[in-house]
Amino acid sequence: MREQDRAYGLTRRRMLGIGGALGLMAATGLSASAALARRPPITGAELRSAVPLPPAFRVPLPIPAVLAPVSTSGGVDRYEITQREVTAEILPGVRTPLWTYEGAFPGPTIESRRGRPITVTHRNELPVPTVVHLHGGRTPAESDGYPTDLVLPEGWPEAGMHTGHGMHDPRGVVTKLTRDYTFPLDQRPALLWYHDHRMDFTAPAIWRGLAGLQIVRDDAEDALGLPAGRRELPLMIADRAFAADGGLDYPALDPTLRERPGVGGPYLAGVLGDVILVNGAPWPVHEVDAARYRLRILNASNARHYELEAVSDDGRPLDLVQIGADQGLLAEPVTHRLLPIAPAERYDVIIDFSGVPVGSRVRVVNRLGSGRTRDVMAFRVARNATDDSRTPGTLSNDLPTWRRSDAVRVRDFSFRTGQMRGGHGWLIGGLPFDPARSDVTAGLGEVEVWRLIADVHHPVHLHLVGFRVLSRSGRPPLPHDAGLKDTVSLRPGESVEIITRFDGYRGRYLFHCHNAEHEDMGMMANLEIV
Ligand SMILES: [Cu+2]
Repeated sequence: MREQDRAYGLTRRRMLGIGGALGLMAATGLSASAALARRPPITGAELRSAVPLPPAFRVPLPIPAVLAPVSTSGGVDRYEITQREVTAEILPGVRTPLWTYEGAFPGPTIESRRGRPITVTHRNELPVPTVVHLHGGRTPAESDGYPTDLVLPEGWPEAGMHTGHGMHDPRGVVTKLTRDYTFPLDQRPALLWYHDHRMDFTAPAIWRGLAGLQIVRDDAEDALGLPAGRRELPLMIADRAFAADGGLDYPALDPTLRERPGVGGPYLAGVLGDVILVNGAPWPVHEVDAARYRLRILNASNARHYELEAVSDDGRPLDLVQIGADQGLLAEPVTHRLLPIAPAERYDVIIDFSGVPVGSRVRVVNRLGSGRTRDVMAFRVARNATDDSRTPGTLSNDLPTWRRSDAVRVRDFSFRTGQMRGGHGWLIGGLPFDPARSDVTAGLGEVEVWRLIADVHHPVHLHLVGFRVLSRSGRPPLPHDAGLKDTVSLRPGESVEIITRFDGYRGRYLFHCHNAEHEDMGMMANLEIV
């Protein structure tokens, strides 16, 4: 019996989404609305690791290295990243092969300034084609990482546009071995992330390690006096599972990721791991001063949602003061005790350890997890310290103020399970992704309202533009919907209205579900800006 089959048996009760809500419907005859009203906390099935796992809060939190440019002349910062396989020690004493950017998982962080363009030359030394997308980037279409804009590795057959389903895209721009991606970064300061976006194989490529952070800053944000330097921590949260040989476990139908895309039965709704990594370390711990810190949180998990809570050793919850969303600073801070975060969402949060006794801990837990997946990481308050940082009451005044009356049209999209190529798929508006089909054509500068409706959890992401959340199931947005977003978490049975303006660049972009398994199994659509 394969390890994941055994895991399936053991985790059946935790399996939700199609295996849960929809399976529940089949088994009990419940109506869809009744099943969905149960609001399963998880969409996906959990793999169980086959190696011993370390205790929580022992491994130190790594901070990804900042990538040095190879050149800064001519007003452009130039970077080079080699995509290559390495073996790393993620779990103590366990050797794990990874696919990486520049040998590291997470990849190196790119630090950039608003309006200062960068060029990143990616070199593909992996065994399969790759595509790089800068998530949250306001990027010209030719550098946005359309899924068929493949970078072929050495020796890959010339019919490289074969995508696994035999789907040929005549508009795909394929390069051999390297590709230069240019990012103007004419956008609000924000935490972005770059990751693989290859047609049909995004989920396993990210799972194997192809993800890194990019931070955009500007003078106005620097002047706010927020915690900075070593008191600003990027936190990339991602779940993974480990096979008996130490490798990352993943239920790919084709483990070489060459031909046949997709995952096996119970994992169709999403692949979850039983190990929570932060910056690539399992349940890490970080020593902090008794002072304010700025946490820049990314959920880089394929399918796992979190509801984060910070709790001191004496059981006291700490405020999570949100100052930013996916696309940068809020207008004013929003205080949370519980912070939901869906795949690909980012939250910029101030946490104040000054009231926590020196020598004690603050644990970050996931209220949606159970057993070991309930823990995320911990902070150990090591020392008293002075703190001249601030959390200003006004953070920004440049957020778009689009109103419904500005919209030239309203579009409706359903995000639902369905049939695709004779098997199970995930569909937008009843259709699986087809690069050749025109789904949305919007004029440059036009404002639109989109109404999105979901069956199970679907974190919906638009390339190129940020948007604001107008409503959830006819009610006002939730507190964590504030600000400018590029990914919105649709909960089971929910409808969400967003408003955006399609500006920046013309060309072919995408919108899609950022449950990475859903994305690979059809849940993408074309967004053409003309
Ligand atoms: Cu989805």
